[in-house]
Amino acid sequence: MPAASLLPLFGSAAGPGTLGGPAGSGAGGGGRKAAGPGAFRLTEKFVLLLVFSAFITLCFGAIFFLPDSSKLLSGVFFHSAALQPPPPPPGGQPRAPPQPGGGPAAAAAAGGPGSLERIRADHERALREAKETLQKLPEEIRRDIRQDKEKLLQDARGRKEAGGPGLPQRLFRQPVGAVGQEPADPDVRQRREKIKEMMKHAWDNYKRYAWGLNELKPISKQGHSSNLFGNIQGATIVDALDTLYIMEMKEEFKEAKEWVEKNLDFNVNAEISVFEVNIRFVGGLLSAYYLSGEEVFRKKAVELGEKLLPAFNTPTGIPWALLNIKSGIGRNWPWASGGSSILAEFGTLHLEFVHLSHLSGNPVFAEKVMNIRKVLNRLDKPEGLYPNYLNPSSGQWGQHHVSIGGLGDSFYEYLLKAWLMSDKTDEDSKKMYYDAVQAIETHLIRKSSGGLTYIAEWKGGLLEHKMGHLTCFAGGMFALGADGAPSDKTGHHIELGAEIARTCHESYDRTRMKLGPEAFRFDGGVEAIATRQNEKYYILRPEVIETYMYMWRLTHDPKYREWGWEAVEALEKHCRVDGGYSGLRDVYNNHESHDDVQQSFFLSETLKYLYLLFSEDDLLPFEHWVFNTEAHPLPVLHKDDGNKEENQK
Ligand code: DMJ
Repeated sequence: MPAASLLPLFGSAAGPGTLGGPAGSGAGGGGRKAAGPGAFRLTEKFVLLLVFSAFITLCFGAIFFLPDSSKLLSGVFFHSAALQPPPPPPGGQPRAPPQPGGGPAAAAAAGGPGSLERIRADHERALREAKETLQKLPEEIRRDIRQDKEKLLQDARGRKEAGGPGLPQRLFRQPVGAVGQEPADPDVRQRREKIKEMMKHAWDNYKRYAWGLNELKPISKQGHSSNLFGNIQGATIVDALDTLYIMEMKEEFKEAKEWVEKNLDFNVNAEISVFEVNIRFVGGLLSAYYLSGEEVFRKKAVELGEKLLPAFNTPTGIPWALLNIKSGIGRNWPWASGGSSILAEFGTLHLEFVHLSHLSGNPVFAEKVMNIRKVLNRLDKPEGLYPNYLNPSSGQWGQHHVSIGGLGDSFYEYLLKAWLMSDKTDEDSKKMYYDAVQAIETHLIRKSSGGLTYIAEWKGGLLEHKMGHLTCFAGGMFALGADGAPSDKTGHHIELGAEIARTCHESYDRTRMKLGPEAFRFDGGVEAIATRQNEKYYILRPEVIETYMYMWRLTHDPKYREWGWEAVEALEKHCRVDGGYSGLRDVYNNHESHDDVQQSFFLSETLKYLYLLFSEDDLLPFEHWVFNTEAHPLPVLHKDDGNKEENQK
């Protein structure tokens, strides 16, 4: 019964004189019209009053006590209450801008079509759910809450991955030279095809026996885990992405990308090497993004970069070597000179971190690596040299050991490449690089009596006449840096590169297997030969081939391609096994003793540099790309592309 039709009765019941005027003058019921209020008996009035108050109670009860009445109230009575925007439509399409006063509650208030039905249906559903919940055991209720929470977290993560909050939109433009022409010379073409086939053999076996794990054990045909990555998985996949791309192995690239999308997970409780994770994972993801434009790689690179940031929480900002990426707690290698950080580790973050700032719009990454440079510039250098150890708390050098191989190597490489990657605007890194090379030439570079140029190690002023396989990268570095040297020194730097390339080739040629040892010496009557048993191994390292590739590009002297091909033949003869490629324990031995590890850098570096050695110069040209120390190509930030600011951070 509509409430309005009861009002005259209520008015009449109030008694004479309360409202005044003739009662029952409106529409009403027949016989009652003639009768005045006085015509009701007291009991009738009482019954009517009871009915009316019961009705009022019912109406208010419905409003206040039905489930979710607060929503109803805010919708119906409080039109100005803030409205939640509707959830995003499935598929992550951009949401339409909110309409003023839009949303279901406002529609109900406005009496929009079906609004009352919707409210009723909502209430019924809420009642049903409440009843169901009451029937559940506390255990089940707890489980439901847990599942709801997880779903919310997953949705939030999904939104982030789908380009939700987090990263700015970015228009992808593929840098010049991500793909190149076929080599014109058929012999070169054939050799390049062979190298691609080697990549396929390494990849297929990794896929068959160790898919998703870090590396492959090609003899025992199972996965191999290195503690450098904690329990982050998939090192070979991430390291190989760009090689697959440039070799146009499209199917393999696609399956690698899918693995990254679904499985690459940094939310793990893992203590990792900041350096290794940066050069292989961050570097690999950045290159994969710049080559393919696939957003997932940019997102993962930035996500991982953020995980590495707590490593810089030291008194000087010189990062720890090791970091637990869950707790954010860092520390240094226990063997490293009184708790020092290592030059080649903290000095090999610059290229990747500048690109992380470039791709995320967040300057924090570039700021961290620029601070490293500031700390280094404030320090006195013994004889202009950089010792390998620096204490992150005191900001003082540790033991005075200088090396262009292990512990020091890629620090020098990144000084030169920071300048090149900045489109030659980063004058600070340029100066640091050429000053360092000057000191290296004066104090470390020597010529053997047999005429081989080598780079010795320096220990507190004394030279150790030993050169590591790792040091062989320096041939390529000197040649690459020739262009920026003072004009009277250009030829000299190319020549220096050529001499180091020759020495390193000798270190290969003087072994039985034609692959180089881990370290070779120039003392005790030997030249370019390993004399200690623990220096005779070869673990599929790239540095010698890397130098051949730079020397070929910069001189086009055919001997570099010949030397590269010798290495291919040796790899095929001694390292190739049914299950992939393995390192060797002793390159001077007659028989192979395999170490049973297919290093991820074999796919990212050794095979990539070989492929580039037999490609035309238009594939990843040096004017547009620099290679990080794991051979992951990163584009030069050209100043006329609006990157000026990035280069000057
Ligand atoms: C790679 O991980 C990198 O080249 C690093 O700079 C040094 N060592 C290995 C390859 O030998």
